Order: sequence, then structure tokens, then C-alpha cells
Amino acid sequence: MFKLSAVAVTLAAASHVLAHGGVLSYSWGGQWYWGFKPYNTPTGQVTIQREWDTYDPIQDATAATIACNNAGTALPSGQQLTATAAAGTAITAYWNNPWPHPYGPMLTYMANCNGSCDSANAKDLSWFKIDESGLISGTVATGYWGSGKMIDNNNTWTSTIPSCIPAGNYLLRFETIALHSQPAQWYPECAQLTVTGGGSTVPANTCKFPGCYSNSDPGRRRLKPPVVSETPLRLYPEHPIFHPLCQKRWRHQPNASVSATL
Ligand SMILES: *[C@@H]1O[C@H](CO)[C@@H](O)[C@H](O)[C@H]1NC(C)=O
Ligand SMILES: *[C@@H]1O[C@H](CO)[C@@H](O)[C@H](O)[C@H]1NC(C)=O
Ligand SMILES: *[C@@H]1O[C@H](CO)[C@@H](O)[C@H](O)[C@H]1NC(C)=O
Ligand SMILES: [Cu+2]
Repeated sequence: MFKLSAVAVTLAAASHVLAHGGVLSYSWGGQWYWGFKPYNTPTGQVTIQREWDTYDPIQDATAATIACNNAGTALPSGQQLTATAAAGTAITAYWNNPWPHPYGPMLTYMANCNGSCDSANAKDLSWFKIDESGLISGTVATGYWGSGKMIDNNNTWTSTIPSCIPAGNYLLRFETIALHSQPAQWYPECAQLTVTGGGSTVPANTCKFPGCYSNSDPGRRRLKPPVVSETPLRLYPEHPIFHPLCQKRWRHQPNASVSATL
């Protein structure tokens, strides 16, 4: 009896691992930063990542947890770390391996905490997008997407902190969105950073989480047949990427935003 239930628990955990997940760690500058470990108690976990408790996706664009996942809050004092990274640094996020969802975009946002991130509520911050990758080639339903590229790249995505943003404390939010089912599956996780160097350009075109996304956004619906026609996929062109080199505006990649239709 006792042994059987232990096996059942193990299988349940394994099915979580196969179906979903999130960002488990980060690296830059030759350093490795472990993320929060979901399914484990927060007690004693020390990490730069904000707490997130399960591998399950968020399936509501307006959920309170769309900013930094669930719970998305800072860990208690002494456990919540904030890593230092110079403006212009390329930061790599690592998803669980295998990552099961190759159809959907990759998006990376940052938000200035205006002081310590330990006391910042992610939903109050103004988020700006620093990176995105949508449909790279092929069709929406079966083509090569940012998330397919993430999988091909050892389940990693690398985004660069814009070189001209003001030094200070920021949340860094990596996100992949899986579009194979309806509603879409959002997988955001956040880490706390102190950005050094930088400049004086405060990014415009910010939005709030929740607020950046809406459930009626085109392209957030299922992709598989028997869908015959669908509204265009969007990568939120009203939130243009704040260029890593701080040019005015980073053009969306070819075919990545409003041009893709089912
Ligand atoms: C930043 O915090 C200060 C108080 O510490 C406040 O006066 C200011 O309005 C805040 N700025 C933003 C953009 O929230
Ligand atoms: C973008 O779409 C056009 C036609 O709509 C196609 O010719 C071109 O190869 C596509 N580019 C990429 C990078 O997939
Ligand atoms: C691939 O990612 C794993 C972590 O998921 C890491 O341990 C390994 O070093 C990475 N491999 C390469 C070639 O970067
Ligand atoms: Cu999943």
C-alpha cells in the first residue's frame, strides 16, 4: 500500500515534467544561477528567481499571475537574491529538457523596480519588451517558431539587456507561449537583476502585467485543424522591442507579427 502510493506520486510528478515547465536556471558571464525549484517548499530556497510553484501553464491572459507566474512574489529576506549584470549583457535562460511545445513565440520583458525589487509588486511595474521571436518560417500550425528555435538551442533563449537603460534594479521576465491548444499556454518566470553601467534612456511603450495581453488577442487561439481560418498572429507590435543597442525601434523579424495567418 505504502509503496504503491509512493509510485503514484512519482508518476504524477513525472507527467508534470513531461507536459509543462518553465525557466529552471540562468547563465551569463560564465556564472550559473539556479532558479526556484517548483514543487519544493519555498522554505530555505535561495535564488535570484521569483517564486513559481508548479509547471502548469497560465491559461488566462488577464490572470494576476501573468507577470511572474504563481506566486511571482519575492522570497523572504535572506532567500531572495538579486544578481548583478552590466547593461549590454546577454543573459541565457534554461527551460526544462525536453521542452514539449514547439509552436509559439518567445518574448522577453524587463521592468524597473524603482528601488529594491524585493518590495516591488510585479503587477505595478511598467514592462518593456527587449526581445521576441514569432513564426520564423512555414505556417502557423506546423512552422518553425521561436519556441522551436529555443528547443533546438538546448532549451535555451538568450536576450540582451539594452545597453542604454538606466542603472538600477529590474525584473527580467522570460516567456514562452504555447499555441497548440486553446486557450493559449503562457509560461512566464522572473528573475531579479541589478543592472550596472547603462545610460539614461527610459524605455517607452511600456505596459502592465496583467494588461499587456488580452484573451481576445488574435493568434492566442488553437492552431491545430480543424481550424480553417483564423485572425492574424500578433507579437504586440504596439510594444516594440527596446533595442539592445538602443536604437529607436527594433523592427519585428520578417513574418513574425501581423503577417502570419492560419
Ligand atoms: C519611484 O519611487 C518614488 C518614491 O520612492 C516615487 O516618488 C516615484 O513616483 C516612483 N516612480 C515611479 C515611476 O514609480
Ligand atoms: C516571409 O514570407 C514570405 C512570403 O509571405 C516568404 O517569401 C519568405 O520566405 C518568408 N520569410 C521567412 C524568413 O520565412
Ligand atoms: C544544455 O543545457 C543544460 C541544462 O539544461 C546544461 O547543463 C548544458 O551545459 C547545456 N549544454 C550546452 C552544450 O550548452
Ligand atoms: Cu505544457
